Amino acid sequence: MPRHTHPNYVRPGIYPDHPMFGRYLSTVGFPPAQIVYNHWRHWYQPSHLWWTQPPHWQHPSSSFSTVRHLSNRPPRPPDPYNWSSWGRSEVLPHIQPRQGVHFSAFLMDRSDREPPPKRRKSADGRPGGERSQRSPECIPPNGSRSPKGSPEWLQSVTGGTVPPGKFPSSPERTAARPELKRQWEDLSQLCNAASAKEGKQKLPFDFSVMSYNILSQDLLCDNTYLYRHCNPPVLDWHHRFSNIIKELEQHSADIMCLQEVQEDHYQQQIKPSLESLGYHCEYKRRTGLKPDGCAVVFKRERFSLVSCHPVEYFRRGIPLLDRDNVGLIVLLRPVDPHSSLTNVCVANTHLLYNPRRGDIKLAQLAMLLAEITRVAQLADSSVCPVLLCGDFNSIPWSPLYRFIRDSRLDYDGITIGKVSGQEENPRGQRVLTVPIWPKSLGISQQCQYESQTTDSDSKDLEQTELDGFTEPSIEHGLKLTSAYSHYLKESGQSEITTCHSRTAITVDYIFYSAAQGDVMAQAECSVPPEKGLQLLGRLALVGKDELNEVNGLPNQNNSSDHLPLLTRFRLNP
Ligand code: KL2
Repeated sequence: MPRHTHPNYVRPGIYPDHPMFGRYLSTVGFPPAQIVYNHWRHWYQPSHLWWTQPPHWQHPSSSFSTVRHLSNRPPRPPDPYNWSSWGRSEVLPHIQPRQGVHFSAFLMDRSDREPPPKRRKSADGRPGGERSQRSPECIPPNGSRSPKGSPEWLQSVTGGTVPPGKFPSSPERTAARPELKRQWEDLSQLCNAASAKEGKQKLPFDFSVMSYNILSQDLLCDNTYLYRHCNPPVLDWHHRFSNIIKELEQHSADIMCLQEVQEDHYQQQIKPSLESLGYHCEYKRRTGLKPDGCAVVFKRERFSLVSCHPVEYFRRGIPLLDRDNVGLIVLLRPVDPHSSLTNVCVANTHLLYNPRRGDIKLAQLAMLLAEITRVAQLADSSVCPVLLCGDFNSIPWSPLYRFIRDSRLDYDGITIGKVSGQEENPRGQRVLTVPIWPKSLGISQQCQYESQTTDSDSKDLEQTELDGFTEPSIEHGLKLTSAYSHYLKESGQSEITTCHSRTAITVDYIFYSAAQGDVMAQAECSVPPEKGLQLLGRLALVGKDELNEVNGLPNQNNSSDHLPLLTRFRLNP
């Protein structure tokens, strides 16, 4: 089976500055829920969802340190779920004396952890609204202090007073809030009509696809200020894992693209569980130190693996590509007795978060598109149907989104903070440079690999212009449609795919090559390709109101800060 065959593929860990540490803990010996509660009780406030607070509201003890440790680990907030570090030290990580340097603007920009500007200074002028190192809230895990009375959140969650000293020992023991309801939207009528008309003899191949950012525990612990609204026990990995795996089993998608899959959890729990459910699993961890990555898994009875292609966006020597995000592409053959079906190319990615660095996001996307174009290419130089899933950290109709859907972006005058639509502060933003990514990356402005034989030294100015490197526009050769419309059918409200205490937006997508007659392509794609997919249905998303009713995300039943996207497609023979 061919793997990692492309010359641009670099095995992880070969850069001295990107060691692949097998870090993080195994989840053994975690403290009882009461200890967790003691630790979190001052911090947890129900209704700390972004839409219930005035725009610049900030809980006095909400922000965690933006101090960077002198070690090469990124800074960590108080971390009640890092059980193993408790076990070792018996002291909470954040009450140990800290030595560190403050983030400079440079470090902030290099990092994928970009605190919004308002978090950088607290009222007392300390950076990052940093939490007092020795605050009375730092209760040791042995629970030596007992809480005074019952906290606000218990009353609001249980609807009654809880006797002092009694706490819900597990999320199951808190009174249930309503569950999020998601309807299946059946779009198959339109597709059936199209297929029937053609009078096809061979049966079509229907399959389902999920895209889901499952929220890595490591990132949850790094960004705890985003989860202040959560009842602490729902953030426990054991609780989250059990919910997530149940959810995956219930939906039973034939192909799943998962993001923020933490490597140790993948190896020890997620992969074995999914394998026992009949899935083949592929995984690509990020480069660098963060321990999460992307997984693509598919049912062995429905597909077989033709090839697998991890994509690292980190390129040494190219300053624009100094981030550790990754993508993972698989080429799948449908299990079909007539073997009359084309392969399907499935790509999964989690693009850079940093709302200001749209230039990096576009370059990462270009690298993924170049690899997809290569992998999906057929003998007649057309491409097989493509599914492009993931967390793009970009909102609908943003320039990055439009680039994917329109196959072209004219970016003259667009500032880097506007690319993903996430950054509201236009101050200090520079305009996208022409070209966005340097020629030395080896990817053309059409998002294809440049011929390896080109001798760049002998190229003259005229040739460079022909290559498009002086024009403020980029293109790609895939015709991609979004499976979701980004508005709710009933209310017209925006669909939400991710939500926590700071935001509620769409950043997750399932894009696909739409076939002629496809329901979404009718509206969006003027000349749909022949080899494509028809969208049969999707699990409807929800709006802010519905999420507010379940206390946002994560909650007792929905264990990530994203919702899974779930779609069903038809591949015609
Ligand atoms: O938006 V995300 O969450 O797709 O759900 O992708 C990133 C963010 C993920 C990987 O970097 O971690 C989250 N503020 C908010 N979220 C952050 C921050 C931050 N400063 N840093 C990382 N993430």
